[in-house]
Amino acid sequence: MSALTTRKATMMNRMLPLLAAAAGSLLAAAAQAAAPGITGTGTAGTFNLTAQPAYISQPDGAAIYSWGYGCRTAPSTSNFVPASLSATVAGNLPVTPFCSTMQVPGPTLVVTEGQTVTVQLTNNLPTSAGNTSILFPGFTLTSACPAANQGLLTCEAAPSGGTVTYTFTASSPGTRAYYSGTQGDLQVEMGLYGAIIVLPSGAAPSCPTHNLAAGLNSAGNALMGGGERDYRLAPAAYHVTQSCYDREYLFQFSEMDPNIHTQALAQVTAKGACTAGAPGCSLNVPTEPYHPAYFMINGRSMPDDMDTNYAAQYPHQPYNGNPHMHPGDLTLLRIIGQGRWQHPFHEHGNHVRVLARDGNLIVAGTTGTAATQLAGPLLFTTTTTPGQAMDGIFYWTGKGLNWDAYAHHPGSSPDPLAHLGCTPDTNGYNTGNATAVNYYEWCQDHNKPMQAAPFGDVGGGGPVTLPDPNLFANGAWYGGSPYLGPDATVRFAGPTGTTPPSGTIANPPGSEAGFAFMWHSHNEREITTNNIFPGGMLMMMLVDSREFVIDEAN
Ligand SMILES: [Cu+2]
Repeated sequence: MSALTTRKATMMNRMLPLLAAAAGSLLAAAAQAAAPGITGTGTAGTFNLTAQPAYISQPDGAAIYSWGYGCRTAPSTSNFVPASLSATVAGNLPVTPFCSTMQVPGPTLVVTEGQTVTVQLTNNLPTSAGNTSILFPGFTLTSACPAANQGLLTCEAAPSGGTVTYTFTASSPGTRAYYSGTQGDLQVEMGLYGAIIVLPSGAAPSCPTHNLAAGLNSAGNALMGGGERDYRLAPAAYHVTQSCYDREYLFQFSEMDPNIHTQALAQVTAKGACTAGAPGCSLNVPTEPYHPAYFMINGRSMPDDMDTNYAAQYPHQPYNGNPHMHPGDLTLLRIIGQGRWQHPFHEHGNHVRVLARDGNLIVAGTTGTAATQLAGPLLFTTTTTPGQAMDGIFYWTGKGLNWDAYAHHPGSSPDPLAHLGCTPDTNGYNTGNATAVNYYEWCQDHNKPMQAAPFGDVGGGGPVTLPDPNLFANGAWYGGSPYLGPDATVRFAGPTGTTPPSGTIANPPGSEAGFAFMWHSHNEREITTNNIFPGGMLMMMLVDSREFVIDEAN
């Protein structure tokens, strides 16, 4: 939680029931996330994109006229995993890629380091919108540009179906933005932006055994309910072991001033089918003063961002924002600022260790061990900067809660999980058995009941601090218990003989019963939708017990 004002805490307290009410059944939907995208066709990694208009939707019911990149031809891959990954991993991903002819953000381009990438862009924007283009910051174009297509910043596609081709080598791994290099104040605002993810080539560094494919995902693991699918694009984000991860999510932040979109639509409509280049066949849409009313993550505002990837109700906003993880999972966050403003995004539950910015791994030095020592900051808010991308690692373990989140108690009879024990590693976590339900438990809190001394003092074992409603939201995903897991009620047996409630109406203990954390912009105005609270840049992160199988399939 932040060190912000009491006012904020009060605001959040008010917000929680609102949040649950606003989201309703949406919150109870199954978890879907990961970082879906498309791969190019052929060894050249060709992407055939178009830029064109469509309407995107907002939770206040508004349909906003926008421009976006999309697929001119359907992607040929049957899932969003590159063919370079093993068939075993790829076979775990039955996700059929959906790529509209227009989407916001544009399709996430997934390529491999060293690959030659060819992007063909066709301009299907209204003729009066003029040229358009794509910038690929961080990469050096090798493609030639006809003199007639040269724009201020890059090669531009003429209106009425003009096409340009960009070729570059995906020179280094990481997450980067792409966006229009033509009249950016208008075209990026209208939605012409997206992400490119470059996966490291060659052998992956030796990753810890708790990486899903190596350990927890193995068949026959009863605690995992038969295994959990692997939704990573790669085992590691970069070539160093510290970039190994278990899950990944891509979040693109942007804001939108609907007045600009309304004005663009009015002028496009008034110009009609004018002739490109003819006098008057152009737009003059003021982009200042700038008063954004929508604050979006992956093109959606809360609660829409918590619906599934590719949900049918958002044909032009396919990507969601809804991270789920188990305690101890190393979660790779790929974060891009795609708007005009900075957004102080706060990941509740822990800080984020930044690995890289714009695909540049931040290490202590260039030679020897320093070349693999992470030197990125540990961030409380991963503040997005327009145009900048960052990769970071987040994890949650429950350290610091001051009670046993797994409800072990030596006095329980029977205590079905007492045999699990907690053997601290050098960092104090229980990491000896990757299949244990309390894998990565913070051992100092092992067996520490919530109610050892309900009326005592802290030194005497109680009372403990109950879950802060600002942290453990009372949403439909919250198990209703301070203990993790669908069977938390069974596990718990405190000295007072009482059993804390477990399960909510929307979420019986037999289903998902995790700890819900709010991930949101720390600019309060940005967690509104058109000035209505809650909304905007807000999502829920779920920590699920390892008994619960997180399935990010669509
Ligand atoms: Cu916060």
